[in-house]
Amino acid sequence: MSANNDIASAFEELDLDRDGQITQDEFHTAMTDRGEEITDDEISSIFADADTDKDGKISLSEFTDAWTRAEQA
Ligand SMILES: [Ca+2]
Ligand SMILES: [Ca+2]
Repeated sequence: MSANNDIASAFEELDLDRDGQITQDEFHTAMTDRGEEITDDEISSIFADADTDKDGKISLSEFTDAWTRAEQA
């Protein structure tokens, strides 16, 4: 369960307005806030992989699935 808590807290850090969905804008802002350089292309490719229902936002369950896939890779 501790891994799930890690995922949930990582999700909360990215979900800046706490609406339960990470938008590309939030992702970009969160990354630049922590000093990471990320391009729109990189964000598009992350969202293309993680946003499985293609609504343009990443929900906690999509985030959890993407995280789990990344850990297994
Ligand atoms: Ca949000
Ligand atoms: Ca989605």
